[in-house]
Amino acid sequence: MDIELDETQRMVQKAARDYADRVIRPQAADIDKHERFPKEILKGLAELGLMAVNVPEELGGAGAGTVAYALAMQEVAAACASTAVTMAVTNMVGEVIARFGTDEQKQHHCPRLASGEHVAGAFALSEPEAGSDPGGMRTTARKDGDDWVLDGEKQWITSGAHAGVFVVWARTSPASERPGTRGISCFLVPGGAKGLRVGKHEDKMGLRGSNTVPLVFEGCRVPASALLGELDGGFKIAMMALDGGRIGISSQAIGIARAALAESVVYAKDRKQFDKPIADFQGIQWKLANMKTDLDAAHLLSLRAAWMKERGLPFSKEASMAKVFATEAAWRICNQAVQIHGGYGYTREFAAERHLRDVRVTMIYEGTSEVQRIVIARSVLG
Ligand code: COS
Repeated sequence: MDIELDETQRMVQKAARDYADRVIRPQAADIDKHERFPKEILKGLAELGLMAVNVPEELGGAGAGTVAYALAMQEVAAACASTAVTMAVTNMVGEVIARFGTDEQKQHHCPRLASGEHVAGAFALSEPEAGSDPGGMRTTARKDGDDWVLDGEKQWITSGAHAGVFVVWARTSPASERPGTRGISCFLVPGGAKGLRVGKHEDKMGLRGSNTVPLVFEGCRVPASALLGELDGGFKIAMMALDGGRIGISSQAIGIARAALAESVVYAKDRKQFDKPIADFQGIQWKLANMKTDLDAAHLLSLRAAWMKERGLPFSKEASMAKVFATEAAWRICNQAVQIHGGYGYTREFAAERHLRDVRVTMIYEGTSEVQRIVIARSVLG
């Protein structure tokens, strides 16, 4: 793996960092406090090409690759994790349509996702009773003339109240005929479609500026052209999209942890106890040393997965390793950041508590730590 960044990667990283420093970070506490969905910020990200970093240029994307995407994600997440997850899911949706869509689907949705005309994209796989096991989904799509009619419920849908397009998975063959993961297909449903009801926004522990809702499909009719990929071939599309998504989430966790570490260093140098800065105590130094080591190890695992994906190499195991390690390391780092900040770390006066709340879900969504270990163990065992 070449860890030297090329010019495009450096440019994307710098554009994301400048925008994060100038526009996003100053608003992050307010976004969290008021559960404010950051529409204007997302528009700015779209203008910089950051809502479709790895979507080809001819479809309106930046065409900058997966490594550039991972770096941009870190920068945005280091400023505001709520904004970052919205960006992550939109990038994943753009990529999945660019990869599996018909010309018509690609031409219609990718430029809109990239430009911000679609404020966001949404990924509707999970259901109230099908999370780690999406093969257990109950949402159905039945053929009616040339149309498909969707019925069922989805859960934990990021940006569901704002999305211009939903990628939705539904059972197209009864489980009795094609059990488990086999009879599932994937559809593109436009935001505001008749028969699609957006439920009440979840009151979450963290990522309070991101929108998370359940969806109800009640006789939601879409044309035959809404099918994405092959009939009954949807499960693999979900798995492949999530493989890429997991690089995004590991990058998000790294960004959050990087901010927590940087703030801990500033605090440790400033805060005096026993007549000297707490940074002079070995107890604090060892914490900082462990945090930095965890952070760099996570970064390298994540870049490796991104690098392999960019080269078209198989990368499922590497993406899972990056996600499980980076998210758990980030949790440790954010937890120690609160500890270093002491009582102040438990208040809203410092960002440390927000980082800890925000980072927690990275060990859950886009595949729990337990699911990542299943993927890794299967690969190790052969
Ligand atoms: N890429 C391509 N195809 C894949 C794949 C991948 N990463 N992973 C699995 N598949 C294929 C398999 O090859 C298999 O194909 P065949 O039917 O042709 O044999 C099919 O998909 C079913 O795979 P498998 O039997 O491994 O599925 P399982 O039901 O055992 O599920 C896990 C495996 C647990 C890894 C999967 O369900 C998973 O990732 N769950 C977590 C889902 C998730 O992340 N949810 C969060 C949603 S977003 S918040």
